[in-house]
Amino acid sequence: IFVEMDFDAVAKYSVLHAKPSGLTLQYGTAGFRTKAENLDHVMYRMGLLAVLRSKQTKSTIGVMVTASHNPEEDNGVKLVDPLGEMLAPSWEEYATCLTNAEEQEIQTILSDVCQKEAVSLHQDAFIVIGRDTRPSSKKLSQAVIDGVSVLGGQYHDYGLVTTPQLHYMVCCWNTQEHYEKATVEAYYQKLAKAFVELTKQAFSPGDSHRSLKVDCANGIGALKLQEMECHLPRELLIQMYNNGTKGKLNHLCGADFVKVHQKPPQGIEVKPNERCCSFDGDADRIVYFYNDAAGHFHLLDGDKIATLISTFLKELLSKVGQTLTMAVVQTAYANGSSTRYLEETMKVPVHCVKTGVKHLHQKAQEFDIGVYFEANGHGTVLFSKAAVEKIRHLAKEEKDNQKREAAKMLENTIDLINQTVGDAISDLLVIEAILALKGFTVHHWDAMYTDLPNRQLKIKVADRRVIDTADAERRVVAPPGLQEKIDGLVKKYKLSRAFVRPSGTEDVVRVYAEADTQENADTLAH
Ligand code: G16
Repeated sequence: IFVEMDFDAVAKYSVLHAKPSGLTLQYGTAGFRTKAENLDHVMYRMGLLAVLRSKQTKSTIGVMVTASHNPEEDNGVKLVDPLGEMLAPSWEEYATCLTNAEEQEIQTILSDVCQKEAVSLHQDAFIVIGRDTRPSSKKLSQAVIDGVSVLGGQYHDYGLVTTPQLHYMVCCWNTQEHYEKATVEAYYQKLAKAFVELTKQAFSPGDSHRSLKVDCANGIGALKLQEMECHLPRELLIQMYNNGTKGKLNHLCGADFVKVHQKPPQGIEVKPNERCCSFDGDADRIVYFYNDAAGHFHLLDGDKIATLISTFLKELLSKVGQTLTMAVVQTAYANGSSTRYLEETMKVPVHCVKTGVKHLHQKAQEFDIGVYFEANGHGTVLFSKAAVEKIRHLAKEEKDNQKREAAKMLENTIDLINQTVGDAISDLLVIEAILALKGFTVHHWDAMYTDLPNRQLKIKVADRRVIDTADAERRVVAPPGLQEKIDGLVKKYKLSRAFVRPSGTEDVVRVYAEADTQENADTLAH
């Protein structure tokens, strides 16, 4: 190992990508996130680590430069594993260790990883890189390339892509199964084809347009949705706002703003009952919203999306006559009404896991069909290999016309979904297809159940790590006494629930409360 790694070059470049002294970072909910000016060394080192992960897995590995929903001044990086999924937890630890190491320790850490993980240095390494539209992203992705190159890794730089597109590309490079060519163009073509097939019964010639206003958070979603648009049928009229030509990324707009503040973004005129949606900064989240005739704002968040999609899938499964297992995975942020509706009305099992798509994804893999969405709009649907095979077989071979047609719709739904991770563009198309097929307005969808009033806050504290949680973050175990205080407050309100947890993407503590009225939810949260 020592002979083959060019430690002189590693050391030389480590100096060029020096770590600010005293800085400690952790691979959090979605990789490293902090102020962009503190990330150059992290990028370089993640380039190094990606090469080792690629050699160890004998696969293409992804590196995405983005801080997603965070402010424009922040940036971040995460590694993408071979099937397009999040980095394995043991490697997250190496990432943290390598990032916080002093320059002279880098060599030892790299050697340790190689030894522990039996990395063969003879193996080739191939890394694909993507970045969002932040002003800092280009330079930071160059630092990743330096790290990759210094260890002799090959790379392909996709440049500006959404996070889910990069995840998808990684999966394309490593499997030929569901995904074809590893190009952004092939991604558009695959999704568009599935959308056209799925909606062909919904759109008839001469139909009026179904229009949708999209708030693109002034981010990469605007560029990529525009590229996608020319592949889509004209019946779906997409109007884009906050496309990045003027405003600041995620500032007073985007999915996180709309969800947390429960109001429309700036930069978009919302007429009564018009269907609107918001992407976040790297287009891996989507939430819908509208104003009713009386001017009241209505949010259709990840919980409503999960409900809509699982209703649609359940109906199709029953038409096909299939009893595939289906479950919905949520986090503590899921509105209590959504959980009750799914379990009691829809009779779909619901599981609660910790925040972070990696946790939801893992749980969803346990079922034939696992629908996972965080309330913030981050989610997708996973179909097991066996389920996909069964559905594809029925779509071809089933003799009963109605059953075969339903199986074909399921097949097109599978092809429309980016199973690697939550994807705002793919989710938008799935939702639009379902609404069109069911003849639903946004109001019909919203009326499936009524959300309990809720409030989210973020609080800046000296050290958020003093808070430790258990039970999928629904209870605090440290500092002592805090949970008892929360319990005492929660008891004062009807239908109430509250929790606190340290964020894994921002230096804040998050507070969530829900109760019978908005006033009570607000008071409880405060
Ligand atoms: C990321 C994660 C999400 C998570 C969110 C907030 O979203 O991918 O799973 O819900 O951060 O996490 P936390 O509450 O720990 O800060 P994004 O869209 O920023 O990548």
